[in-house]
Amino acid sequence: MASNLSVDELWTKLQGATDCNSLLKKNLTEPIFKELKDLKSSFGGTLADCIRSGCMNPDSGVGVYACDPDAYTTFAALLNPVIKDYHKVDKLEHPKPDFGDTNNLGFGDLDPSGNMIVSTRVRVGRSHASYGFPPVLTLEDRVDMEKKTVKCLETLTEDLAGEYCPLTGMTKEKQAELTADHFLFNDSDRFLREAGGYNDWPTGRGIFFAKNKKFLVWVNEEDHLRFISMQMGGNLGEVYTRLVKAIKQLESSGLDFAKKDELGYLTFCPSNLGTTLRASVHIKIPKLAAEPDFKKFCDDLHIQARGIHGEHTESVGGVYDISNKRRLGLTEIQAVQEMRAGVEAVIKREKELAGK
Ligand code: ADP
Ligand code: CIR
Repeated sequence: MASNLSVDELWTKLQGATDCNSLLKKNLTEPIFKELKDLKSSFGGTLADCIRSGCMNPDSGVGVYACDPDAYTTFAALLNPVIKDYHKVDKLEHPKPDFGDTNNLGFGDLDPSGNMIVSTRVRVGRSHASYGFPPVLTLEDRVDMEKKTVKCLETLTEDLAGEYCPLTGMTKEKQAELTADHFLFNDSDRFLREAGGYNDWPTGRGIFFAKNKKFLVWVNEEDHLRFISMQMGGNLGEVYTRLVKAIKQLESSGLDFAKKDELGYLTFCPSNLGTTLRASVHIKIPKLAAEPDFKKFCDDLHIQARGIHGEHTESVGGVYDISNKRRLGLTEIQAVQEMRAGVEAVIKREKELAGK
């Protein structure tokens, strides 16, 4: 359960937080706090809903979640600077979706030797335009959204066709097995919990699997929808092409997704909006990861390193999750190309350090 501190109590807690480097702390100035503290979004969301996670978790990187799609308008005085800061853009501008020409991508397998890349995954998030995000959702909203989503997922064809498995009724063992295998999500992220992300857990949540398990949809995890394409090995070309095919089928299946001209597709966390695309590899880089400048090396390439069980987890055996960091202000194909270039540079550097 999320805490129930008032907006003033949350502000006091944030002021008292030492060693807090979040974008929330940096950008929620006193004048902005005063301007926003009594406002309500059109979905009934409040500033407290947006900042609760970051105030309760001073080690947050971002520390802000949008209570609903309208938060990006009502609470823009806080959210806009946070978005600019995270995505490293001076102006809020976002191009129209452009997935590139999937028949002529110019890249395929990033590690043909198969020695370094364990697996590849590309995901996007989507939000139903007419529903709020976790802090303002009711149990009925979650169940309604799940029904609407599943109806559309049932229209997927060919290699994308599959089956929806609700979390309600799934055994704990099955959930743990699917999570360990990197397919499923769980309710263990304290940042998301404090933002209301696990309210009414597990009702309304589930996972859709295509028959070959290379295309998945997460329903009501952090975002209303996450479309995920993944497979073993380093074939980014195949993984991305499958995702684009799925996005195109789902966007024409009757769902209306939340969007804003200058921000692209809207998501619960401002770090995800725009293309909402995160392309990642699980890659063995024990030498590079041990270098003192590993973080700077990644930052310079606009890539991010995570542990292998997701954000805020640790690496296991020198394997890291390397992905594009920016999702706003560039197109989908550009975001993937940024990750491709970063992963190629990572492979080159690891080989140099290993003397190969
Ligand atoms: P996201 O925000 O993209 O959903 P997380 O960091 O929360 O990412 O990770 C979600 C899940 O996806 C975790 O189980 C993680 O291990 C898995 N995952 C991410 N990238 C890969 C990859 N390249 N190969 C296999 N699993 C992956
Ligand atoms: C943080 O601020 O560190 C967390 N709220 C996570 C931020 C980005 N990650 C995400 O949206 N999954």
